[in-house]
Amino acid sequence: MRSNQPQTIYLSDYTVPAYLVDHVDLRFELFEDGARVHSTLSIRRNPESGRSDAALALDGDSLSLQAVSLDGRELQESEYELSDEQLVIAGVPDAFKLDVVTWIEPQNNTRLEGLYKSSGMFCTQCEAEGFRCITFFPDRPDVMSRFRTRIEADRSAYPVLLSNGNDVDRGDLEGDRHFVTWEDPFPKPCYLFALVAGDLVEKRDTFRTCSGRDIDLRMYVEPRNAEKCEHAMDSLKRSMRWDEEVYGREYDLDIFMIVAVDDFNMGAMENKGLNIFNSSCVLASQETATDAAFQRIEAIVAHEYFHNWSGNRVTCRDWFQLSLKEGFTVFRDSQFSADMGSPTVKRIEDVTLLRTAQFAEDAGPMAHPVRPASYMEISNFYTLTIYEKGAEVVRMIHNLLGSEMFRKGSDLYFERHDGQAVTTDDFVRAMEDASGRDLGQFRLWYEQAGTPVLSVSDEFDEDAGIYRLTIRQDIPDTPGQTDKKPQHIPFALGLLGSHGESLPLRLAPDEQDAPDERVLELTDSEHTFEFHGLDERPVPSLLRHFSAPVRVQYPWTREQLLFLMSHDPDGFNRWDAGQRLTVDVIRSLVGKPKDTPVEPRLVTAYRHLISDSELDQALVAKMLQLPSEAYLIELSESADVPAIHEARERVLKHLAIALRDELVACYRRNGDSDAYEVTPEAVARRSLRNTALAWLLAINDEEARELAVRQFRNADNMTDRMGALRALVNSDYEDDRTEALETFYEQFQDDPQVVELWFSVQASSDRAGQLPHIRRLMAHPAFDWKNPNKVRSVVGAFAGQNLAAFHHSDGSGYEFLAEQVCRLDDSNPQIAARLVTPLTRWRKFAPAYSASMRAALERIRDKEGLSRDVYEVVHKSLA
Ligand code: 0A1
Ligand code: ZN
Repeated sequence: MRSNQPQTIYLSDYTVPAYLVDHVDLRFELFEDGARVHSTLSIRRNPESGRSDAALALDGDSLSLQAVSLDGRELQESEYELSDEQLVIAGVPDAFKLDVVTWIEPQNNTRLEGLYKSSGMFCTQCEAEGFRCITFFPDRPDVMSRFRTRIEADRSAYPVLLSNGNDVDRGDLEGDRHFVTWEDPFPKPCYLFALVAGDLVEKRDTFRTCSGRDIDLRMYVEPRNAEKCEHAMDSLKRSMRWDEEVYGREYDLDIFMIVAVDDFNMGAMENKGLNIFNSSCVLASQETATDAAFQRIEAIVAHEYFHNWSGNRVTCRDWFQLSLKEGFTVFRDSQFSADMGSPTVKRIEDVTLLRTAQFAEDAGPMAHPVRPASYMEISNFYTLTIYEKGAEVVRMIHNLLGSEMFRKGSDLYFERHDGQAVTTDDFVRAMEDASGRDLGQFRLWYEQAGTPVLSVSDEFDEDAGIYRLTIRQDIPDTPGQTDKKPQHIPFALGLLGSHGESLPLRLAPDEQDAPDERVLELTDSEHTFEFHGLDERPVPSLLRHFSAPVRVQYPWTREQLLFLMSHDPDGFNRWDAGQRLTVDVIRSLVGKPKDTPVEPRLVTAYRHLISDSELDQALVAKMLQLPSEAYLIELSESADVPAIHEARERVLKHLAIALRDELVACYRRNGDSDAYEVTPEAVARRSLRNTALAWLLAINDEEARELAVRQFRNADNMTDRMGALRALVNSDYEDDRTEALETFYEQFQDDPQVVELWFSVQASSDRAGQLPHIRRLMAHPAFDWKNPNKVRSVVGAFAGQNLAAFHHSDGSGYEFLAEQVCRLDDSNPQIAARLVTPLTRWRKFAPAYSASMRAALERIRDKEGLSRDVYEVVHKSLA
C-alpha cells in the first residue's frame, strides 16, 4: 500500500539483468502462525550486462528478513540496504552463493499473491510479481533458474506437499512433521514457481505421449470434490493429444499435476508441472456445473496445459511481452475448442466477447496496445487486449500465412527460442523467417492501440458488370497515441447473387476459376477493389469469420441483412447479419413511444429460425441470443441504459408474443435427451429449450410457468435446473421465484461453486437484483469478502451484468460500487482494481449518468492509502 504516487515503468527502459541466478534451493518450514523460507541462490554476474559495478538488487514485498549470508558469511545490517521493495547488496563478487531467510504470514495474506492459505491449505500465486512476497529475488521473467524445493509441514494437517518437477526425496521429521523435496530440471522464471500443502485427495490417470513415454497425471482436490475431477482429467488428455497432433508439442516432465483451490484471483495458473486452478474453472459434475462451465473448464485446462510450451519452455523477456504467451496460448486454446466442438459456435463466442468487452476496453481510458509501452501495476494488464486481441493478432498471422506455413513458423519459434525469455518481435520474426513473408507493417498491431474502423462503400457499374468496393481504415486516437499509421488487415469476403448463390470473385476481367471467397489485404488507408463479370448487383458478405478485429461500417439495408441471415454460406456471417439486424431494430426503438411498431420482418426471420429444424441447431441456438445490453451500450455514443434496456425488452417480448406457439413447440421438440452429454448437439438442445422458456416467462405465459417449475424440479443436470431457475427469477411470478431460490439454496448450500451461481443469478437479474437485495446477499452467511468468486458473483455480476439496476438514475449503483472497491482495496487490490472497470467507461453514458460515475471514481481516488492497482485505473480513467 502506498500513499505517494506510484512509478510508471517503461518498455524503453528495459535493460538485461545485471545478475543471473542459475540455481535456487528453497526450504519452506510451514506453520500455523507463519512460514520460514530459507533460500540459497547461486548467483553470477550477467556477462551481457556490461555493468560490472552494479549492486545486487533483489525484489521483496511484505517480507520480514531474518538473516542473509554471502558465501557462508552472515552479513551485518550495515552491509546491505533494505527498503519496502528491495534488498540491495553492493560490492558482491562475480559469482557467489547467497543465503536468505525470510518470515512470512500466509494465513494473513488476503491479497492472494505469493504464499497464502485457502480453505486450510497452503498455495501460491507468483505471476506476475508474487514470488517477491515469498523471498528476496530478481523477480523478473528473464532470470531463469533451476529450482529445488523442500517443503516441511505437519504430517496430519498437510499430508500432501507439492512443488514443480519431480519428487526426489521424502521423509519424517520430529514432532509429527514430514518433508518432501521436489526438483524441476527445467530452468524457469520465478513466476512459474508453485507450492501446495494440504489435506487433499489424489485422482490419478496416465497419458502415453507420441514418443511412448507414460506421463503420470494427478489431480489434487479437497475430499468433498473427489467426484468432480473426471471432466478436467479428460480435457487434459485431449489437450495433450491435440498439442502433439496440431503443434508437434510433447509434454516434457514425468508428472503433470492440477490442484483446485477455492480462493484465487484469476481463473488458473500454468506453473511448471503444477497447474493451480480456481475451483470454479476445474471442478464439474452433471448435477453441479452448467454446459457453459463444462466448456469453460475444457478450454482453461487446455489453455494452462498449452502454456507448457507457449509460456514456460519459451517465456517472456519482460511483462510488456505478456501477449507473447497469452495471445498465442488463447489462440491455441480457441483452435482446440473449435476442434472439439462447433468451430462456428466457438468463433461466435470469441467474437462476442471481443466486440462487447475488448472493443470497449480499446475505446476507454485504459486502452493499450497488445504490447504496452508502459504500466504502473502489471496486474492491471491481464486484459482482454493482451489475451483476446492478442489472440486475434496471432489468428491474423495464421490466416495470412495459411496453416502449413504457420506451423512451420511455430516450429521454428519453439526450436529457436526453447529455454529463452523472448519478445513478441521474436515471435513475428520466426513467422517471417519460416514463411518468407514480410510482416513489417503487420507489427503495428502490437504497437498501436484502438480498434480500426473500416468504412465500406460500394457501387455497381451495370454496363461494365463491375462491382467496386472501397474500404477505408481509420484508427481512433487512444490515450497517448494519435495519428496512427494504417495497419495490415486481412479482410475475408464473398459476394452473393440474388438467389443466395456464391459468386466468383474475379479481380481481373479474364480471371479463370476465380474463388468465391478471398482474403483481401488492406495496407493503405484506402483501397478500391473491382470485381468483374457480374450480371447484377451482388450482396457483399464482409469480414467473413471475423478475419480481423475491426469494426465494419457499411450501410446495410434490413433487406440485405435478412438475405444474409438465411443465405450466407459463412455461418459466422449469417449469425452476424442476424445480430446487426436485431441491433438495428432495437436501436430504432430506444427512447421511442411504447406504441412504435417493431419491424415485422424480424418476427418472420426469428419464426424461421425457431421452426426450421433442418438448420444447424447449434447455430440457431446462438442466433436466438439477442444482442446483450452491454453490446448495445458499446455501440452507443451516449448511452441511456434504462432506455436501451426497455427497447431490448420490448423487442424480446414482442417476439415472444408473436412466436408463442412456435416457442412452446421448440421447447417440446428439444425436450430431454437420454443421457447427459456435452456435445454441440446436446448443448444446442438445452440452449434452445432454455431460451424458449426464458422468452415465454418474460411474457408471463402460464403454461411456460408450469413447464419451468417442472423442469426446475425434475432436472438431472445443472444447465436445465439453472435455465428454469433463471427464467423464474427473471419473471413476474414472485412466489415461484422465491420458492425456487430457497429450494435451490437448501439443496446446494454445501457446494461453493453452485452457491456462486445462486448469487449471480440473483445479482444479474433486473427483477431480483435491485440494490437492497444485493446488500442482503452480501449479508448472507455464504458471502465471503475474502473469496474473489463470491465478490465477483455478487458485486461483479451486479455492476457488469445487471446494467439497468447498476445504472439507476439516482446514481446509487455507482456509489455502491465505489464503496465496495474502497472496502476491498485494503485486502485484495487486484480484485478491487478489476471491480472498478464498469466505472471507467463513464464517457460512454448520457451526461446525467456520466457525471455521477465520475463522482464515484473521485470518491475512490480520495481514499486514504489507495493501492497502486486501483490508483492506476482510477487516475487513468479520470485523466
Ligand atoms: N497466466 C495465467 C493467468 C494468471 C495471471 C495472473 C495471475 O495473478 C495475477 C494469475 C493467473 C493464465 O493465463 O492462465
Ligand atoms: Zn494464459
